[in-house]
Amino acid sequence: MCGIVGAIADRDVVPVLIEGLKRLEYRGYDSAGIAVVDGSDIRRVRRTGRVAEMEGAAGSEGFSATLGIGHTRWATHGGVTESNAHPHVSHGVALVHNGIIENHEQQRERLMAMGYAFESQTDTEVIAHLIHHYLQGGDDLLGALQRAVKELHGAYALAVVSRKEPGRMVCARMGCPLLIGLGEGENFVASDVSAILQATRRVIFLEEGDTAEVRRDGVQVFDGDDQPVLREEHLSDVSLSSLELGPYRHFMQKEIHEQPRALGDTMEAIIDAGVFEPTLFGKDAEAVLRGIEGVQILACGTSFYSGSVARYWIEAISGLPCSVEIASEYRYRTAVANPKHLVVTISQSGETLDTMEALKYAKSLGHEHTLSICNVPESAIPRASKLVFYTRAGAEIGVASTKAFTTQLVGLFALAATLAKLNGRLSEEKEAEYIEALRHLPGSVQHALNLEPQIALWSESFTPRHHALFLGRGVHYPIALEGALKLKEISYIHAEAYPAGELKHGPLALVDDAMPVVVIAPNDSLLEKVKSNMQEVRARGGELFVFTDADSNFSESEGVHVIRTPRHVGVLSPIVHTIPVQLLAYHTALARGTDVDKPRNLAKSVTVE
Ligand code: HGA
Repeated sequence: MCGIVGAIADRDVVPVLIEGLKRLEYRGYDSAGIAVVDGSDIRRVRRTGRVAEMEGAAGSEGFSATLGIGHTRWATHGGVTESNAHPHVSHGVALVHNGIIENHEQQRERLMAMGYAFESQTDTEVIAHLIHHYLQGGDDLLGALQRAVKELHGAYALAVVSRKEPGRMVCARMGCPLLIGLGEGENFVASDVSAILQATRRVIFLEEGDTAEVRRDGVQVFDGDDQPVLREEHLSDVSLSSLELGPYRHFMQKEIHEQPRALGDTMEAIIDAGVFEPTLFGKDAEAVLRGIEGVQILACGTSFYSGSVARYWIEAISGLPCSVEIASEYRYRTAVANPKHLVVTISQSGETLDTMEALKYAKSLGHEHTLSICNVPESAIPRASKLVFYTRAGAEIGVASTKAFTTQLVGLFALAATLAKLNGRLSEEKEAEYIEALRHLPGSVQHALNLEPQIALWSESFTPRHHALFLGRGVHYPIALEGALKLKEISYIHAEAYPAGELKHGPLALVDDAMPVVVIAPNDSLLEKVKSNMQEVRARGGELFVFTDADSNFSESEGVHVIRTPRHVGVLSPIVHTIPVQLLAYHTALARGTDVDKPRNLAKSVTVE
């Protein structure tokens, strides 16, 4: 969340900052701003709304400079106003911040007592004044930053410039991602590599507690004790084309359609090996996975739903007990740890703060065996985990997760099969059957994508509605949950999901002819049960929209609309049945005219609590 970009060069960096902010806009889009060091002055422009509005203002005010910082905001403290937008400035010191300063109230009181006047309601502004306070005491910009951050509780990624030090910017990281981009005679900082790919692929990831100074001709990183430290340089393999829309209208649409490729890439190592090997999860994974007696999954949002599917797979296939819990709940409860359980965290960005904190908490309880399922190499959660499975979905820009979810499911299915194999519960025939099922998956997903025109027609029935109900059973219940989440987050239609068997215990009271009921009804052992649940809806006048398989014995009738996905694909059916609910949400949002890729109040990569 919140995007940070900074640049120091021999050329005008304003276009670099603006382009970087546009790439980062998916991380937050309440307001945007830049500050540049111009001669011995700081010039700043901020606007609520989109980067394009701020860009227009910067253009008409003739902004140009060789050193500057920029920010796109997702407000946590203080409303969406221009005075709360970043950069914040204190007497010639300008900074941008991602994160939350938990002790901002105490710091604010202290700084006000020193005579500082506050212009915003943000937690961020205290940092600018604190740095200025230490500059007054004789520190240089880096020293002042290093002192200031030691007084902060909470999470931050910071980039700071001062009108008195036109030759460098300084930055700091704790709890929120920040990296340095290395160019030729120019250097950059960014919260996310996409912001600087236009200029360089060479990056250094800052670690927790690091600070750094970034000059035109070099970079020096310091650890949490302010000692100079070398951090490895990486070459980013994120492609610029993965950040472009191409022929699509929205990133969400593009990412839905990329799923056959994303799934194929994610399972490549499995298909190549033709077997489920522990090394899929890291070279020392066998030693860890062999002694495991159970699995605890921790995740948020869509990742929580992929974990919920995995629970069915892990228990059914490997015979190990598995629980799945929302990370932000787990981290604050007194949990009972079983050190023989594997803790699996799932996060697309690898930076989700609640998930990271849940992992830290699990470790503090004595959990040593940790595995992360993640889409971003070198991000914080995999680095804090013993084992990792990287999904190869490519950059996911749409705020509503799609290809990250289905590729996570591939990793989790591989985990279930691998644990089963290590426990002697996977016969060679079964293993071959699962590998074959994976091999066919991208094709089946492509077939489901081909249903788009029919689903787009259905969306017309959803567009005027205020509520919708999603039903599923067994391993498809989490797909109903995911379908309801997709619909609510991008179309703003209130949607809830229930296990179909639970209907009569309460939610049936909501059903009338104004409540569309979406049913995930694949041709599996629960189909007859689901059909009975559908009768309960029909009997109350509810209109049914049923996704079933081509080979299920099912027909349309009055008030019962049916779309058939391909023939039932067996154990991987939840992945195929995800596609229609994604498309339904997308087309409904499109018809309602919402901002599909940037739904209100949300942002990607949730790096705040
Ligand atoms: N707390 C700061 C920054 C918010 C943020 O990092 N969001 O992702 C603010 O509210 O401006």
